[in-house]
Amino acid sequence: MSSSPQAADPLPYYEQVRPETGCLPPRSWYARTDAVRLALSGGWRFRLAACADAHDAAFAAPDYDSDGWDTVTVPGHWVLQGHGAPAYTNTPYLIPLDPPRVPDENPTGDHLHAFELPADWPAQGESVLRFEGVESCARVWLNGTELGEFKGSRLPHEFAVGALLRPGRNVLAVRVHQWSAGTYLEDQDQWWLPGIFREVALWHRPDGTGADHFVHASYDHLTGEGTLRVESTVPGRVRVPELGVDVATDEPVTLPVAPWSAESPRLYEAELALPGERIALRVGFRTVTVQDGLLKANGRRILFRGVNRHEFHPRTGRAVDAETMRADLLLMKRHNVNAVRTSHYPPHPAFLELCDELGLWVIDECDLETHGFHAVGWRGNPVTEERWTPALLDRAARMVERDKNHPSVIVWSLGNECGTGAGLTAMASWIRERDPSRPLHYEGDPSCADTDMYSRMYAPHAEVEQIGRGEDDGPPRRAQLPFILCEYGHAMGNGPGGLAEYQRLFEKYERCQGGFVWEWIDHGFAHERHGFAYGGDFGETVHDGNFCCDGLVLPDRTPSPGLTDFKKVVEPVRIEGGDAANSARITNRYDFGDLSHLTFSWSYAADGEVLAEGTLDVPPLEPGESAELKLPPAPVGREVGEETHWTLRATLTEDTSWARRGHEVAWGQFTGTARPAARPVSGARPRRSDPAEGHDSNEGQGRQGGQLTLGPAVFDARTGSLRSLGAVPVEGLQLAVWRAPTDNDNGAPWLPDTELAKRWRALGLHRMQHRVDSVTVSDHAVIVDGRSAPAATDLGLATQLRWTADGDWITVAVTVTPQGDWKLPLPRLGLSLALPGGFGAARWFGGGPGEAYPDTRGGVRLGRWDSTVDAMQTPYVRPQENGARPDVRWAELSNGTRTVRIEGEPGFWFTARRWDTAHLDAARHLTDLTPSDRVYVNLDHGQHGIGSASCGPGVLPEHSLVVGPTEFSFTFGVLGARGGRG
Ligand code: IPT
Repeated sequence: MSSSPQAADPLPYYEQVRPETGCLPPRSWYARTDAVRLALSGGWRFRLAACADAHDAAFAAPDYDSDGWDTVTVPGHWVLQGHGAPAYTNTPYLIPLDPPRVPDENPTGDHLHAFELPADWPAQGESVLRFEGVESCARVWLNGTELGEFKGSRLPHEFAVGALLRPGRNVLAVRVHQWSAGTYLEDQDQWWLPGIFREVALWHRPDGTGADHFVHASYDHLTGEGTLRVESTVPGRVRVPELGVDVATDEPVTLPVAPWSAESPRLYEAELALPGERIALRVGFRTVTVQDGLLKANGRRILFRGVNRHEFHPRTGRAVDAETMRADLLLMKRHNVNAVRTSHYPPHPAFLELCDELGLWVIDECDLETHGFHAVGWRGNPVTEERWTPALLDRAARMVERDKNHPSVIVWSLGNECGTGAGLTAMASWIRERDPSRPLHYEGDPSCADTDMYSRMYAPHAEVEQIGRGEDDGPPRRAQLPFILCEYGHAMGNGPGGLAEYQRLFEKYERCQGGFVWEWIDHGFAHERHGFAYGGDFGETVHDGNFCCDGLVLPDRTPSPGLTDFKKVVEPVRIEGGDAANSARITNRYDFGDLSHLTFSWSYAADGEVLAEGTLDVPPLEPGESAELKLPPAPVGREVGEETHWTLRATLTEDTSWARRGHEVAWGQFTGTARPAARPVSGARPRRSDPAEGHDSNEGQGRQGGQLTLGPAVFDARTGSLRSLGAVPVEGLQLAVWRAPTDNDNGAPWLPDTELAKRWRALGLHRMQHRVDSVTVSDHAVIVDGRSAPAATDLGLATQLRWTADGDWITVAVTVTPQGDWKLPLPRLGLSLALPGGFGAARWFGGGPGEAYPDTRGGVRLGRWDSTVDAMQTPYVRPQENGARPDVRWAELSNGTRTVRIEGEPGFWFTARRWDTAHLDAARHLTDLTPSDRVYVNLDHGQHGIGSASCGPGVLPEHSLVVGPTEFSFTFGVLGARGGRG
């Protein structure tokens, strides 16, 4: 066959690079107006076809019989409503790279919605049908007449429909294709989720309303005055009653105002009165500049304590309701987050309104990513080909026009991970021309030719330091620009580690203006069998597993320990011990405000028990200032030799829009009296009970056959292994080094040298073998010498466990001597043991209440904590090492009748679970974790740090568990129900 009949045909609309036909020019979004609107959300008739051309447009006829069709909820994604399935990839496209063509197999959802036009719908004026977001391409008919089609999934599109509306019943038909030319521009790291996922509504546009308006509200920090000018395509009046402003549109007015900032998001209620419409505005006065190499708002350097936010809900995907948006922002504000990058597309427009109201700096990012072209050396990358430029400009315009009136939006971002190309430059020029008031961001071009800031993702600390010092050898333009990390701290699973060290760099180097943790939320779908599902759980052949579960909050928005750590790391008030005894140093780390809105209180604790508390007068302090304050004289403890701590807290004095009074903003803790040295332990003699002897050699013991008794402990006389403590059976006490690798231990296959867990496994650390060389019974001790080592290597750890007793207490002093040339750090190092399952209640004095690891420990404080073994687990979507509590002086596990108490010297990492490490390691989903009838306890002298190597730098040297000679000890005893020891 030589003829190729299709070749000459134009491509179908969904494969054309042109962004739309039939749409109105983009304009701003606003919520409050006296013009009427009709929401078209709700149940729509729906049918799915496997291919784009499976059926003609007959369904769009107003009298089409859709009786056999199913119903889906709009806004929504059909793949989450029983039709097809979601699919997750990070960078790979799910279609062949053959732009702008797409495969025949192209899931296509026909949507039908019949609605009643309200009887009082105004006859005069125009009406527009507005789509806030459809993925990825839609063709639209109203009452049988085609309106046009569009691409650009997370961008709004409008059609003028006045002439087509009928009184009474109207029928809207929308055909949505999962794949289109637009798909090539939307390769963000997220689930592929087709559908009409944001609202559809009919907006009345009265005669005498404008096509659009643009609010310009700047602030001059030198004069304290704001200038307001509202551009409008039709003249009208601008009124700000609170300021006594009543001016014509386009007429500037300058007057004293309070500025808007993320810290104090001062908004003025205003009104744009046009001949045909009154639009409520909320005006925030602020000026953003790049000056002296710094990004400034209202004349001051700002520091981003930011997160990357994808739109995600564990049941509805990117169809996120208003309550969820608000919940996200409240959680952020309460965790000291002050900035959001809308990775990697403009969010729902209502989200920005909430950012205006609650106070967040926003980098608004365009719906653009072509990352998957990386796989072919960027060949065919749309941003390099002129034919795509109109589509790119269309995307830039739809973002800027929609969002330009939000004070929270302070930076425009061209998109994410597109490499470089003239298309990006064209977007940048257009945006600069249209809105010179906001700087530009794009990370993908190291030359920074089109941007106003130097942005990197996942740069290691050392590189940030170098940039801070101005020692990076970039192009001259770049050296003049402020620096941000648009992504850092990859919060996948347990982690991210190393945030505190980044923060120190941001605080040290002016030019380093903070960053945005990757990312806010785990994209895990609620799933019957798996608990939460990730890539591959829907039968996808191409997928990226749990790389989508990399948020600071779990899919159900439960804060993970990473968020608690981040809150502490970025806290706007630093509270430390002062230079003099009984003093504290308080530093204001806000960008704008003083500390007068905070109440400071102190407490003083001995061995974690609070002895006294009070409030502290702290001067208001300007940003950057600090003061050393005298604390009250240390209250006298009950007993000499206890360790004591001061804890200082800064809480809100009044309710705010995002938290109630009393909400803790910052805290600090420091030592009063250091931990006393360990008590000497000695005295009791080991007692042997040998079957051959026929009776115990010590008084009061019966025949116990092959056992050794020392204080409360009974050992197997031959192996030296611990059998019981008092009446409590104990199993498997031995040296342990393995932890179920975290995502950050696993590292990233594409980053050389990050795959630590792979090397751990190759070395065999997950299957250590143990040997007992001797059990020596001396006068006062049972000494067990042995060796633990992985197979097939001569590396090993020689161990000595030296048991001594003192009354009802037994102490094991552990000595670990490495043998051979260890090149890898250990996952952890300590003892493991198992208790009967009833010992499920936990108390401890140490770090808490939550989990911590060496480089994620900001959020925990020293204290006495009560919990349960079940509650001590962090349910990371993919199970992995979790739940350790640091610096534990003592821990108790109780079954209600008896309490096993463990004291550590030095303090230890305490972990307790209902499954062992091997089971945790093998689990792929939370539902794979089945509780056993044991409580497995890890008492670790050391834990390797967490780092951020699942997509970025690994553990810093200071947090690495390097193998070396080590000594540590634990003391065990069994007490009554209430535990405790005098
Ligand atoms: C970076 C992406 O920008 C982001 O979308 C996300 O995929 C993140 O990684 C990892 O979760 S790109 C990365 C290859 C540096």
